[in-house]
Amino acid sequence: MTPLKSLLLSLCLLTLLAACGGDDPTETLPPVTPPDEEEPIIPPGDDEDNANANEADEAHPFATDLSIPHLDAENQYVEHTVSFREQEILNYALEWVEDKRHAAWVAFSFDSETCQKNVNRTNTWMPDPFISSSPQESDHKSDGFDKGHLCASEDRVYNRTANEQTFYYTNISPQMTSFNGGYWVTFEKLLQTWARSGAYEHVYVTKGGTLNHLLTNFTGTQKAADGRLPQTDADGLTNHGLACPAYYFMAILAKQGENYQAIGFLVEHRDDYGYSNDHQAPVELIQAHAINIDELEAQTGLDFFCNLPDKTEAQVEATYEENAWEWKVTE
Ligand SMILES: [Ca+2]
Ligand SMILES: [Ca+2]
Repeated sequence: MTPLKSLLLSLCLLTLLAACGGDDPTETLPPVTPPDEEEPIIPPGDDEDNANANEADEAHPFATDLSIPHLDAENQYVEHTVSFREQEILNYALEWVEDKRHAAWVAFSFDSETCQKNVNRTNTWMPDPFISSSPQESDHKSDGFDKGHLCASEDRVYNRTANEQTFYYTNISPQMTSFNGGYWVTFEKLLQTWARSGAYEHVYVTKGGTLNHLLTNFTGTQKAADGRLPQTDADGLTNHGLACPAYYFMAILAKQGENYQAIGFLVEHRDDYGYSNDHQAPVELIQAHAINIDELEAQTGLDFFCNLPDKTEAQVEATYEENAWEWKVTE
């Protein structure tokens, strides 16, 4: 065969093959990858990917604790620790927002030791020694509000110092009396019941009031113990310039073995729910305030449980299982 004929024959064959290819791509298109490599490849360690985790440093060794939301560099981050059973442990942490004179959130957790009830409420209010702009007693005088704990006194009764630290004014929010003692208290008791039930080895909590939604130009309907009606100005501040949240929230993450479950609560700050210290809201009312963490993040602008590996975080935050929790208060 002459070189020219050979070339023509090759061209014909190629044309034929190309024509056939339109009918049966498998004959002409070589497999790009062997079949066993067509599955998505999961590189080792992918389950541990954690793009939004905090970084701990010497001054803030607990920043990677699961209770701590993604830190905001604009705020002052403080870890209150205590020495317990010869170990320095995180009692609770908070982020202080200077111009609102209110914490963005407080975070803490319960394990088999920190869930214990060993001491009584100490009741000694004091400025936060870590925060120079901490409010004082005078900032809460005659404003028509209770001094509402964020991390509740009853959350930290495993140790005397731990309880004393909950009385720092940075852990306090101006709360309407009937809300504090009649409504929010049931949420706090439910959390404490879960934390002390023995059902979970660890319960992580972030709690606070919404600083992105303040109660503005508000006058309440019921007087506080100081004889005044609660009031806020157009900026959502009390008469002493403390921010007054329009909602309070809890983000709860429970761990048992390798299993995590999470749930959020967002509760409007009102004084007309019809409950009081002597007539506290029944637990049945609480379920209506339950939401998933994704929704709570959208409402608060915070990123909870950022220190979880991203895959686990996405899973636990997307939904909450009402039946996975026991709706009973024993605290
Ligand atoms: Ca998150
Ligand atoms: Ca994460």
